[in-house]
Amino acid sequence: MVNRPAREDKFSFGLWTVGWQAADPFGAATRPALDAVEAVNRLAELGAWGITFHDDDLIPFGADVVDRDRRITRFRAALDATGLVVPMVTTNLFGHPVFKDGALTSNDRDIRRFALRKVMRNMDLAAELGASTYVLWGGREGSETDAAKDVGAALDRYREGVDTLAQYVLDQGYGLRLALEPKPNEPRGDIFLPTIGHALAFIATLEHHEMVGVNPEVGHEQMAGLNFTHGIGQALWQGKLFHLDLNGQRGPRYDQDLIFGHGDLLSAFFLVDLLEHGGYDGPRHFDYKPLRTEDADGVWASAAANMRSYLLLRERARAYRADPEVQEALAAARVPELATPTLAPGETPADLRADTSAFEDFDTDAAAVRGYGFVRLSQLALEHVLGARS
Ligand SMILES: [Mn+2]
Repeated sequence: MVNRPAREDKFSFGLWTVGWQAADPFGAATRPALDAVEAVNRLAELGAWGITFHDDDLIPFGADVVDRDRRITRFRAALDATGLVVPMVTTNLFGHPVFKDGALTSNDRDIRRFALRKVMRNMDLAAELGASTYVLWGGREGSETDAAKDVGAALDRYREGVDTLAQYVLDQGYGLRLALEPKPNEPRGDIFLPTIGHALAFIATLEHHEMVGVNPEVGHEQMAGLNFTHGIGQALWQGKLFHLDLNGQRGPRYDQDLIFGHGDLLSAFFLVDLLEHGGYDGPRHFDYKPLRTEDADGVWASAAANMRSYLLLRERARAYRADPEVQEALAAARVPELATPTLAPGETPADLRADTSAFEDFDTDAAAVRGYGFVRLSQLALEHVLGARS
């Protein structure tokens, strides 16, 4: 019933996901390095549509021009041979020790200038490869101690950095939109723009705000104890969901980057329901880490599992929406009524103020006693997720 992944499903993977060698803060790598060409070939075989990368995933930091060109040529040949696309590109502004106090918000001005040049260089490559989204994850933009940063100045520099990069895209005529990726902490103790909400508020202050949206990640919001589906709902509502990172997380703890669906399953179900029925037609991008316990076969099994989880949840979401009992329960819970404006067409505040039926004659006791039926709806969703209803 659930098909294998197809190009039109728009599944994409970061090169750093399947390529993660599984070194963590407490132990060495458990897997060998993965060649970028093999990643392209294997992902294409599994039915993926796209691959994304940080500059340093494809070209080691500090590589000379000859080595850089050779690696790009091999990568392009693999893309051409498989038909895999590059919908998004991003920059590693966190790995090298030079970025230990951040990149666009480092206290060191020379490092901020170096960081902007590093992004610009990779934007040239992103445009060459036909990417449409450029992600900025400020993993090192933050601090461990409040003594270290003037937050206002840091946000001024963050804004200056993003405005400069947006202007560069315009000056070069690149078809790129920028997407900021919020995260509350890790690797820094506290990261600037920690949630979707912070990022959306920041974007509104930008010179080229129309070119800048968000790239929310499931685990990042859940690390902050927030409802990812609500965050995505608001990003969509504001026209700012330019891209997203799908994975799994089990509550507020370190960034787990589990396979999609292997964390909060009900949240994943409602997320897929929202993406499929809420007007998002961008990439379904997986930013996860194959478990450190897995060998190469386990890596490819995990890549396939992400797509399979999504397709199963999509099938379940469609069945949920199509179920006449669900439709009846939605109506009984008056979920569709929320789409009706609170004021009547043409009604003014003064009209409302004069409407005695809205206040003086409103039967609050009768309205308060009425149940909403959300438990029934929630259970119907659970039963669809569990396959108890078809
Ligand atoms: Mn993550």
